[in-house]
Formats: sequence, structure tokens, C-alpha cells
Amino acid sequence: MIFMATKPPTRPKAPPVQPSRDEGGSVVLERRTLRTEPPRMYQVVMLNDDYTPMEFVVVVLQEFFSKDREAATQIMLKIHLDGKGVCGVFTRDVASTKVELVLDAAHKAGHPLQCLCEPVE
Ligand code: TYC
Repeated sequence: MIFMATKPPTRPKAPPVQPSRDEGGSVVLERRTLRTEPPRMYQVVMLNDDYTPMEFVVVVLQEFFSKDREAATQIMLKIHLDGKGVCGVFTRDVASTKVELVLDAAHKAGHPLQCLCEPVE
């Protein structure tokens, strides 16, 4: 059996046109500007463990998250006491690159340090 389309395919509607006038008084037809959403942001979360030296974590926070020594120490201590802490908030690619860099540095140094990235609400 052969089926035939009963309606011609329709194009998706173009955004409404907003006529306006330029400086010379001519009518200008412009499409409405399309708005782009801001990119979703991701936080890099570092987890506590019993083996990674505090000094190593402080250096990682300074090197990969541009923290000064004081801020890095505060974040490290927060992770040590609470079990986890946020190192920074980034776009998705930057956050996942930071996670890779930290895991790679920890692995090379023989420490079990873990971190991950998660979307910010
Ligand atoms: N708890 C570790 C220690 O006592 C230090 C540490 C802090 C490890 C933060 C990991 O993400 C971490 N040596």
C-alpha cells in the first residue's frame, strides 16, 4: 500500500519582523535579536582522604586554582575538616581540564587525592 502525505511540509516559523527606521528615515526590517543563555557553570570539588599530605593539596590549589598561600590553606583545611570543598567555578571544559590536571599531578606524586566537577545549580 502507498501512503501519501495529506499536507505539504511546513517550514518552522521565522522570528517576527520588527520594522524600524534608520537615521535617514528609511524603513529597515530587522529580525529580532536571538538571545543566548549564559553558559552553565561547573564547580571543581576536592575530596578529603587520609593520605595526601596537606602541603601537596595547598600547592595544587595554588598552582591550578591560582589561590594565594593563605586562601589555599583555608580551602585545604575546610576539605580536611568537612570532607570536601570547592576549589573554583568554571565553564565545563575548563573545570574538567582542572580535574584532569589535579588527578594527573596526584597520580604522578603517588597520592590518592580525588576531585570532580559538578554543575552549579
Ligand atoms: N586529610 C589529609 C591529611 O590529613 C589532608 C588532605 C586535605 C587531603 C585535603 C586531601 O583534599 C584533601 N594529610
